[in-house]
Amino acid sequence: MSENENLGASVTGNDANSYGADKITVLEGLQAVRLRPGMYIGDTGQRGLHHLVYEVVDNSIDEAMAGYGNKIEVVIHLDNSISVTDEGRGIPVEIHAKEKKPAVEVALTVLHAGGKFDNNAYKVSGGLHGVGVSCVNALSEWLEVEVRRDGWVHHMRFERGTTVQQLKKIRQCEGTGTKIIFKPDHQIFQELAYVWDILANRLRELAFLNRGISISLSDERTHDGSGQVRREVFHYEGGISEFVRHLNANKQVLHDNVIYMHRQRDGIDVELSMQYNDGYNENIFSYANNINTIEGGTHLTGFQGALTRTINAYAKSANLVKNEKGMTGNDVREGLTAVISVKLPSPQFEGQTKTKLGNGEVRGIVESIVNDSLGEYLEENPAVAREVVSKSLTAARAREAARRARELVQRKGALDGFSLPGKLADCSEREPSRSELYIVEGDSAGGSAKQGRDSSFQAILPIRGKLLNVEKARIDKVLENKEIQSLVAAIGCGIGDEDFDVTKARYHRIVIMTDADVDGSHIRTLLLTFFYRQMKPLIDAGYVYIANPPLFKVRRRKKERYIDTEEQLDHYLIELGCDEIEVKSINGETIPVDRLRHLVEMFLDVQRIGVGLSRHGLLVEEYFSRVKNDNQFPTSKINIREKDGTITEYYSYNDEEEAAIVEEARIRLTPETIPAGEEDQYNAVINAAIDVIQILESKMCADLAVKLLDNGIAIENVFSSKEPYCEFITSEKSIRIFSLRELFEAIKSNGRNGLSIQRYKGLGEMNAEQLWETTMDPQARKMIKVTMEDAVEAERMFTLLMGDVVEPRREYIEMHAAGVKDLDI
Ligand code: 0RA
Repeated sequence: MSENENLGASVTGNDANSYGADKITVLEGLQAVRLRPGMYIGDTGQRGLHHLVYEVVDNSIDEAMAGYGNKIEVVIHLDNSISVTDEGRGIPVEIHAKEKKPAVEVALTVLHAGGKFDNNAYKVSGGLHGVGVSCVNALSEWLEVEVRRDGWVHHMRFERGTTVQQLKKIRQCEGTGTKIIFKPDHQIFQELAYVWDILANRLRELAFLNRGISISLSDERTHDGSGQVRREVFHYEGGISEFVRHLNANKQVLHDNVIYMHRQRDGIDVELSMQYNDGYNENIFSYANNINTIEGGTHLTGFQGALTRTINAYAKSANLVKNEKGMTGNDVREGLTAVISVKLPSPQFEGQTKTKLGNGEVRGIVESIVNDSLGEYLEENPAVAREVVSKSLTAARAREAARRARELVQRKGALDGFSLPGKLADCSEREPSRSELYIVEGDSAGGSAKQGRDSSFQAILPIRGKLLNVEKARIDKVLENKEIQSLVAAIGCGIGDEDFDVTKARYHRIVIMTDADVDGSHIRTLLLTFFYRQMKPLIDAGYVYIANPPLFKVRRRKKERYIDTEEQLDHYLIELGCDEIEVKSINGETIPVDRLRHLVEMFLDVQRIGVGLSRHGLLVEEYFSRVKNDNQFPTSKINIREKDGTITEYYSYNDEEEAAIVEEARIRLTPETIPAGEEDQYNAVINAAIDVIQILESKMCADLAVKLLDNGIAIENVFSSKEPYCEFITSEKSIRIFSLRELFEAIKSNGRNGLSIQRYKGLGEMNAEQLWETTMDPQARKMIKVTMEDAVEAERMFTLLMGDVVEPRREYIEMHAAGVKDLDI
């Protein structure tokens, strides 16, 4: 029995039939989600935060896969709220027989209600996701839903899972669909900042896996020079075959056509695309009901078994093998890029991260489908078949050679931890969990690092020049390389698939420390490629880090400071700008520095809101002037194209007002007589003339207004005022300040005064002490942990950066010269 049922039962007692008691059950259900969010969405960090979006999008995908609507729009709003809009049938709004409430309210407030009025067999629900939109509701500060159905937009609002606005028709409309907007609750999540790449990668993946669906992602927080928001549309008519092409995009492929098969058996839908490239790695991505089964499972083993069997059988029947031993699974998968996607009614997910498909029956079904279809394909495409067999045979021979090479190197003892490399400056600590290894580029930075480190627990390994690119070398060449030998020996776990033992790691923090320039980022990528290809368990264990040296050193007179980002620089300018000045309020009292800084930082919030408003075509100044009762801001703007073509603008402060304005306009725009049978056409014209812009920033503005008022600033005085607000006094001058904006500008310009800003280009520009202070001291440093959040993107990125095709790589590196962030690992 699940926890919420327990709670519900204990609260409702025998009175389960009355509406009140029922309601308590419902609330307690969602309360359980708030109490133990981890149980429902995995964690409350970045992963869980993004999970909320997937949860909502999954529902829209299910709807699209059932044949209703093929366009889904996801928007990241300025305040990190998210909206997901689809063109499906709309969540039903009629009264739910058992719960005696609108079905949409049930879907959003009753745990696991999702499946109750839906019998779509392939629904993702029940798997990794599929905890239901009610969980998203429970974990959101607020959530609003708009259902377009039966000619009306129906609206509801919830706060932390509780209904605060009952279902209501707010305006007429055409078509059907669902829009869900939610703001993750800061009481639940450690951080609220959505990451473009994480969402984009998942949405792209969903678009590949569900051919024909068009999914767009927009980010209202970022915009280009011309004020356009960042936006990308994912839409692939080629489905998983296009996915395979995308993964192989920067590789030399062995056959142009992607091998594709799609069959159903016993209610299980199996889809497979594959294509070989001339590389040495295997890249097989498996999915069950759109979930990336990272740990594999029965569909993957079924595929692998059938692949080995079919290729060996074909090679034999076509007389392509002479007296060789058979090819192993590893041999036939060398250079293979494949996507296998199965859809089944009740998937069982197992394993540590619940990403391993457990359904036993799937193995045999996939195996027999692949046996049949791949066998047929090879018979019908002998040219492709010959390429595939020849690749596998070469792999088999090379594997044999590599085994001999490894034995040779091992016999010399160059890879084990007993003979540590000469260049390693080890630490005295012997307990791995307390030991750190810094891999430093170049001897000079290595020197600073050796001097600057705390040798009790920090080891330094300088590496010289460019590391061997393991993406383009076979294992025997990799093992001969001296720099790689010292890395392997220092870390102590061995190398490769078969011999690697992560429990032998001599350090639980392995830190890549390179310059913040193009060379540095190249070396970092080479090192990451090496860890990814040859020591992946180290990354999985969370042992690999990237050092994060500061970007700027800022100095004014004797004040010196390291700064990591541009945004931090802004804050610092304010801090400096508050120094050595006096600000007196109009009654002559000095405003304390702390309060002053606080005031001015609020203007940064104003600016951020301004960026968002400008996207709805609104000026923040104008919008602020619409405030009522100190902190009520318009929740929507309505532009109406009148009969004579002029535009009338209205602001409304709540749904009722909005509905009234729209209704009034409707009446005004409707002609006295409409020819019979043309009502629909007229309605469409009228609807198009009424443009309602929802202003999500209103909530943020209200919060900000309260904050400002607490500090004695009325929202009207943010930009201008007739009365002076304070006096700004420096040793040279005294000026009267009329608004918060003026205060902000005066302080920032004072902050710039006499400031020198140094941008660090390399580690070599820092001395030992500075390196310790900024980058190595555990008390002060900020390191980035390398994770494999998204294997698909990481894989593509590594190939892009390290593979054979030169042009896209050069472009990529030029575009992102400074960006480790862009590696997305
Ligand atoms: C239950 C039944 C029906 C549609 C949906 C749920 C539905 C849910 C979501 C969530 C996001 N978008 C959605 N779109 C649809 C079918 C109702 C009918 O038969 O008309």
